[in-house]
Amino acid sequence: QSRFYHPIGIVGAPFARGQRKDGVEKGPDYIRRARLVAKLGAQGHQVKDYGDLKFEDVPNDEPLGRVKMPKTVGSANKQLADAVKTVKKNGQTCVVLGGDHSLAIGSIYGHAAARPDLCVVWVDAHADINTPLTSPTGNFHGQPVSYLLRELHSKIPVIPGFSWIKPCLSAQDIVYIGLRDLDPGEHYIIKHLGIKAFSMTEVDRLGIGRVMEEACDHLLSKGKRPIHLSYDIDAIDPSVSPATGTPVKGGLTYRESVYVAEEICRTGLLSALDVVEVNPDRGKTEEEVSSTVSAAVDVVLSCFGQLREGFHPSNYQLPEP
Ligand code: B3U
Ligand code: MN
Ligand code: MN
Repeated sequence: QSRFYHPIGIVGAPFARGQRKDGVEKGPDYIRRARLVAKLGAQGHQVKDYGDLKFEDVPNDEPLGRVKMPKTVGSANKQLADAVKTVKKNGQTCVVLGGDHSLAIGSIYGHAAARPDLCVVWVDAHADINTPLTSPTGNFHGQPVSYLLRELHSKIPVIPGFSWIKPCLSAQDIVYIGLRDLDPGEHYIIKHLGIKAFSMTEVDRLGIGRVMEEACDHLLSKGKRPIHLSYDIDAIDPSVSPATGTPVKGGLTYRESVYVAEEICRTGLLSALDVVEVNPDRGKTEEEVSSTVSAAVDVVLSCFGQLREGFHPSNYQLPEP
């Protein structure tokens, strides 16, 4: 049994309406077919797979200004929030397989309903903190953080399907890692609210070792608390994970991406994990798809104790000749 034993609950969230590219709803299927559940089991974890949530388009879902399908996004996230809350009430570390990153609204909201003291590590090329009014695209996957932050509450208009969402996070409860593509409104919000952000420039300047040390210090200096890791696969360089909706060059190396997960694991505080934006239809070749899916699987396995240095059980006996 691994040093970092967790009961784990897996929730598939095949949702794609938070952005415009088909295929991201296939993420859970591809990640499962890469034998994620069996591999976590082999690491000594007790895993319950809750299966996939069934999402439906809400009829008469008129756009609100630039934001597309608000009722459908609101309703899917409500479903996910309830599912994540159930997993947490069952005492399991929750793993949400997306789907697009708008799902973080429900995932974090549901997690916070069970663990109000949680903090968030957001690994992404993008900050996903546009308000509906700063969003240049209207896509919800570029906005989830704005609905969760208390400090932005007054900047969020009334949106059909979103009335159940109340902010559950403060600006000092979240850190970003891997940023390299921000809109002006997002940059303003991060600077204005003093949100801790390690862009790729900080990764270059400090190295990923110091980035993780400072990120964990920032969130945990006042004491241990549950960590919600929201991992957008586009944080990783497109040479490793090209099969995603909005790849941005200059991302985390494979090694850095795994190191982030290893360090979160090492805190012993991982309480929920989202792995989002794996879009098998965006891979140009089979190899691009499998490389992306395998990076996603390795991130999850590293979050749950897989170590590059290797491992042996405590009762290991060296064979005698
Ligand atoms: N910031 C842009 C682009 C974007 C955000 N997240 C992704 N792309 N994946 C937006 O749409 O808000
Ligand atoms: Mn994202
Ligand atoms: Mn992203």
